[in-house]
Amino acid sequence: ARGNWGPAADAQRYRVTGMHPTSTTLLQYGWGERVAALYAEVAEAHHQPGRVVRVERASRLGRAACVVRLDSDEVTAVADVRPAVGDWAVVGTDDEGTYVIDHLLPRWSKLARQDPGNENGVQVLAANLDYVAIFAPLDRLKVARIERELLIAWESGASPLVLLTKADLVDDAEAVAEDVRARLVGAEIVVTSSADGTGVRQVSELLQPNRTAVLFGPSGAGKSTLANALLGREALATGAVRENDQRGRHTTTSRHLLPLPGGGVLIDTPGLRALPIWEGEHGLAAAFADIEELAGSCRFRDCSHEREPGCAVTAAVAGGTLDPERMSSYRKLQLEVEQAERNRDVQARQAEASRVKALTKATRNHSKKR
Ligand SMILES: Nc1nc2c(ncn2[C@@H]2O[C@H](COP(=O)(O)OP(=O)(O)OP(=O)(O)O)[C@@H](O)[C@H]2O)c(=O)[nH]1
Ligand SMILES: [Zn+2]
Repeated sequence: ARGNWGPAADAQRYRVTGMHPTSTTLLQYGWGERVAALYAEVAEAHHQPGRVVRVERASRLGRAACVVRLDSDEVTAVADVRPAVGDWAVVGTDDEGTYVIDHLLPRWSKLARQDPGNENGVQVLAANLDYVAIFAPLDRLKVARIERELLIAWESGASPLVLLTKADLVDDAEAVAEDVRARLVGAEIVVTSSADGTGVRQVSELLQPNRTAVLFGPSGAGKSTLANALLGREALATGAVRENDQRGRHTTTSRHLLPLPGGGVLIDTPGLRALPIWEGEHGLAAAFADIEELAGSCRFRDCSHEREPGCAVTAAVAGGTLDPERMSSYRKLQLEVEQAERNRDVQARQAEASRVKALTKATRNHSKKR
């Protein structure tokens, strides 16, 4: 049941809007009705849509440079905005024929962290995700780590997809998965093995026809190996593209956004092995919906679930219906989220202070000149 998301419907949409060439390359990069509608709102006749497959460091001019997949070609483009891998871009050209990103379409989800290069900024690492694929190797299972990653995934605006990898390395993969399912209430969990192919087809079907998943999880969890299994052997070479650098030399660089042969897109960017929590109130509530629901029955609204009378959460732990380890994960993450909130407040105040300082300075210079 592909409904209005199928290639035929999209091809028709291109014709109807007249804003897009008739090729269907971008469909493989996740183009669909949702993107087409957002694009139609801002694009003009001289524009074309594209998806950011890689981001470079800012150039000397201070403009961000990135590699964008257009329908016809993969090109380097500059932008005054700060694009992230996965962004949908409205692309034009300047007088010299350089590709320029004039707008980024609104992001429906994003993974972000505090910008390591600018303490007053936020850096978006991947945008427009449908799934955050959380990789957890069964031979080194750490459920508390998955709980933390679930929080981050929900907070991004995408849906989490927990992949319990390397099933071939343990005897009782399905039994372990059942225990994990019982603890991670409501999370979508798939058991995989790239060694014997378990779950690969299931993951591939979840991504069809045009969903985007970002690979998230610790080093060695099997992300690249599963990505290769999904890409198929013939597609392995697509991980690297050749392109001209500024001196006209061919360099081989890696793309971070990979279309899958069966439909759907993977994003694999460095910096996504682990993330500090930057913002997490919604993510915490979604990842621990069971505990949040219990908390609704605590006698005190601001119950800290420690020693208060009438606490439904501690009662559930005592009664054996809530795993004490899950409870302790929740507490730890709650503290982390509160700390992140304080950090954001401090950052906001600092940003405001430097804005006021710059303004005052500008005003003073202005009055001196008069
Ligand atoms: N037995 C078994 N080994 C696997 C499986 N998937 C991956 N491996 C092995 O685990 C190791 C790490 O796999 P990678 O795919 O490189 O892990 P990664 O998550 O991409 O790691 P980083 O790139 O460092 O983040 C490699 O030696 C793989 O061969 C699996 O399903 N079964
Ligand atoms: Zn309580």
